[in-house]
Amino acid sequence: MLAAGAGAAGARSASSSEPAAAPAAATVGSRVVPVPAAVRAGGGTFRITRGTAVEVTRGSADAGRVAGYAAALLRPSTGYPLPVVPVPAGTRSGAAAAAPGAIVLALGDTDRGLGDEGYRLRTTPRAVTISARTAAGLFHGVQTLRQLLPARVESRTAVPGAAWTVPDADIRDVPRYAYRGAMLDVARHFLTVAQVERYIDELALYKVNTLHLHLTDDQGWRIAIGSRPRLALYGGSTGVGGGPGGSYTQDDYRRIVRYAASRFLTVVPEIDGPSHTNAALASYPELNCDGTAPPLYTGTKVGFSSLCVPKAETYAFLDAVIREVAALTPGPYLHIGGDEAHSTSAADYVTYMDKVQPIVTAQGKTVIGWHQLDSAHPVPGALVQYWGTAGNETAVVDAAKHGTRVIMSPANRAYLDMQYTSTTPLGQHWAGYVDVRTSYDWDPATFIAGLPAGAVAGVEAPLWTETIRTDADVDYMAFPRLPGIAELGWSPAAAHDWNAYRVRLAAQGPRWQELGIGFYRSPEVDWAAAGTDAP
Ligand code: NGO
Repeated sequence: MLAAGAGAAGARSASSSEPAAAPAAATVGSRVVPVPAAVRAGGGTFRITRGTAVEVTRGSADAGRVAGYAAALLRPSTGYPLPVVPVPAGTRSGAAAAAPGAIVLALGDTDRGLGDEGYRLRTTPRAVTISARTAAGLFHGVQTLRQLLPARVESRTAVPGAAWTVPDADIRDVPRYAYRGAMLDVARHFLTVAQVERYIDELALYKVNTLHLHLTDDQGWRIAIGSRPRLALYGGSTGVGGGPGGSYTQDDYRRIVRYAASRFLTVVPEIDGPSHTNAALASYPELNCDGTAPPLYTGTKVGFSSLCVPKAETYAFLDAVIREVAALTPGPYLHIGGDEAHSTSAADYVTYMDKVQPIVTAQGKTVIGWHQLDSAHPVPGALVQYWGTAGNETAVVDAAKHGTRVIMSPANRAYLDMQYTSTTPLGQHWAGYVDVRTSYDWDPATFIAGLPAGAVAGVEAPLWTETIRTDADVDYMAFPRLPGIAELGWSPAAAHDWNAYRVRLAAQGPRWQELGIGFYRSPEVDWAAAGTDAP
């Protein structure tokens, strides 16, 4: 069938923005992250012009929104009107297009193998056609189209005289894993709705489909709970270093969820416990075994706090919180934390996990916990998030043999808060220094020795924010590592190739410049080859 897109990274000359007559696979393979599952020659190159319309299958509001999104993305830089034109289902691709051609977003692809998120992208001189079985598939196809266009397409102002050419290609692309996540720790330093939305847009470009929000920790409680108002009002009133903190109203949280959904991301809220709970313990004295509230905490130690496991109040509290958070969350998951319970006895830890999981499932949600949950009794269907470094944790393997699947976030690979090198001005290095190759060059399926095949649900790149406050901080730590984790989640294992990846990654540099993403110019990547010179 189609040739694997992997390894097809044809070298591009440094200055030309237009590929020479390179084979389709090589052209696409030198540009797109995550690398598509399969690429072959299409029917010729396509060019967006003043007459281009965005045609979309009539009758699907979701597909219509993707078309609106695509047009809005392409209008500022091209300066073209790009009207959205609904067309009847089954219209032959591009046939109804007004001359000289169209961007066609077609639902109803008959290829069942495309599943919930896959898409096909084909070019001819008359049209570029993205087809899929779902709006999510169309949306992912639009991200590929974006990356096939010159980087200047990301400009928010018109770029006169640019040639908006889509290289010849026929791409069939499906994800390797259904769960492709990124986590923001909004507890250590609060991040505003606008900051979270900005990150969501960055994630969408790399086909990430899950945003895990670490909403509670020792230093701050970041979501308003109607029945426990002091959690946000008092528990959210500071953060690491003693700043003013902050929290989301329930409407703020709904806004984030809606914005994420508009980019086809599912939000996973985390209510961490029994440790990482000082902000809650400080807000409500009855959650402490001695009935005394500790002061708010603004340092960065971990593992010192614990909800009082024997007390009934603890579970009334969890029930109230989880009930409200679940009701606000349309996605299937609720994360219960469970990491670093160093101040909770092993027996109490198991008791806590035994009690909190049914509270989550009673709300119709699937439990996710950090992988320490495997030392308790994960309920059927629960997922654990692996954040170890060694890959030799037998409890994770044993639980997986009994059906507990794993989200892979090994800290020495996937943690975006690890310093790149000893001189990186932000971040930590408890799991080591993690430069771009280390971050990319591993296999989620084999990292944990002995894990049964099929046990891995996907990958996630967590960004902890002990040292991170601003958009610039977020961007510097996430880029260029985030796209690598996204590729591990999306692209087939057979496509994994550092030498090919670093060429495609370099091609992202000019795009990030246009988008205002200040990234770390790792010396492991030849940025200059893609025209990204140091500023
Ligand atoms: C650990 C810890 C977090 C820290 C993070 C910093 C997990 C799951 N618990 O990861 O509290 O913020 O490291 O890298």
